[in-house]
Amino acid sequence: MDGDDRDEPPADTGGYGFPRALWRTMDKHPPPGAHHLRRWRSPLRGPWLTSVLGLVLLITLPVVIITGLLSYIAYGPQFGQAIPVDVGLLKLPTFNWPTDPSWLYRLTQGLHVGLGLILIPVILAKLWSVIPRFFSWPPSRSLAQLLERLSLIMLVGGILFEIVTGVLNIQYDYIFGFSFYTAHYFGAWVFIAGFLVHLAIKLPKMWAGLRSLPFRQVLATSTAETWPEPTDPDGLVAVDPAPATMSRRGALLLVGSGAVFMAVITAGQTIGGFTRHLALLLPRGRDLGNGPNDFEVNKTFAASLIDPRATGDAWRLTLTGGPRAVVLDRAALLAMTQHTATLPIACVEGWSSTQRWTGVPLRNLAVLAGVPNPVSAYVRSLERYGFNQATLQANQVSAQDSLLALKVNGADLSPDHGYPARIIVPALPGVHSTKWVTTIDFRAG
Ligand SMILES: Nc1nc2c(c(=O)[nH]1)N[C@H]1C(S)=C(S)[C@@H](COP(=O)(O)O)O[C@H]1N2
Ligand SMILES: [Mo]
Repeated sequence: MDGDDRDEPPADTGGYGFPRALWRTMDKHPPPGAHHLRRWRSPLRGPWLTSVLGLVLLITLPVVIITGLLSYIAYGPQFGQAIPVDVGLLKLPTFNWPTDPSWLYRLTQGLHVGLGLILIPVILAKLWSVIPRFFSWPPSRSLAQLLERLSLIMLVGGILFEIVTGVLNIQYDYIFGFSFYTAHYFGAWVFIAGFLVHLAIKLPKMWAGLRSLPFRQVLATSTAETWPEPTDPDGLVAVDPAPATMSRRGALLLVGSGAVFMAVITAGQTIGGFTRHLALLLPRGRDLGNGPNDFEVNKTFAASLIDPRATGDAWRLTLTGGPRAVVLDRAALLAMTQHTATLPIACVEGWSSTQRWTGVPLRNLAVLAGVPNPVSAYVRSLERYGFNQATLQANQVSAQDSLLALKVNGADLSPDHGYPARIIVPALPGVHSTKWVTTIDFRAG
């Protein structure tokens, strides 16, 4: 837009406004490309479309935010095993993650990852709908506007960052040189702050935008009858609109189809059966074992770099924390009272898999170790690197279905699923269901 076309700055910018001279200078020297604003000519763009997409995100994004923060708590920050460990002022109140219902983490994390993916087309459409706002010049006319623009950078930058890091994480593509968890956690807070400011500023505009066109009327309007909305003060509506090539209902259908497509290539990870082949976004959903052990393998035995001899006859489980260490071989464990429970493994990446596990209840092992009421249990794997340890809460040890599993679906665990023994606890984040367990330290206090 040429500087000369612009209105004079409003006289009422008052004490908080920028000096008139500064505003004039910026107006006379727009950045290269500011005139491209005229190119955004879609007649669909306007307060109504932006408000509808905004409403969808207003309802759904809090679910993604809350389930994400719950995941941090489920990791057990009280044991220093949630990442990042030190979050300063952003420390959340922690509580003992429940073991009942057993599908709790499966639900919260499935929602976090699944909904996060499904919303990508909606978020892109919302960004498209407000493109002209990103080019408005001068960038701000008052302190209030400057804050709004800053919150917008946090909002848009934050959500794009969360999407990119989240999607790369479920692809196991740790291409960035920083910890995914740390980046995703702090990125989330940047986004949350931007989201709250944006809500406070835009909520009234959203209601007005929604009321500006009756939804039923929009659904009944064809492409030929689709006209731009009246010019709005925010400049969403094109100055020089092109004829419509799509109706508003068509645009909503397009965005909705994008969301459904994302759902189809995601949901197979949890639903299973033939839909598993459609789970294109989840590589772990397709790497499977055989027979009773035919379900998602996260890290394979080969990838664990454990010496196979260490899981053979020489394998021993050591229980510590009591008066003296107790050492058991697999035969001794199999001779103890066995308990069977149908429980999910629910990975932070969103996939989950429910199987029938059999093994020794952890609380019986605690008694055997001489610590009948431990405040926590520290489990270690034979594996030297990676997710080779976890601390379990008191309630996660005492729950009746919490197991040191030896079998799955009636068969011995396969090497890939943690033979000779692995942890299975109801509602535990998958990352803590340690495979190839070698020691458990029951801690009395
Ligand atoms: N020793 C060890 N245990 C582990 C892991 C690992 O990398 N090493 N991965 C964890 C993760 S992230 C998940 S989701 C589950 C997956 O279990 P599965 O491979 O049997 O499906 O195992 C957990 N236990
Ligand atoms: Mo996982």
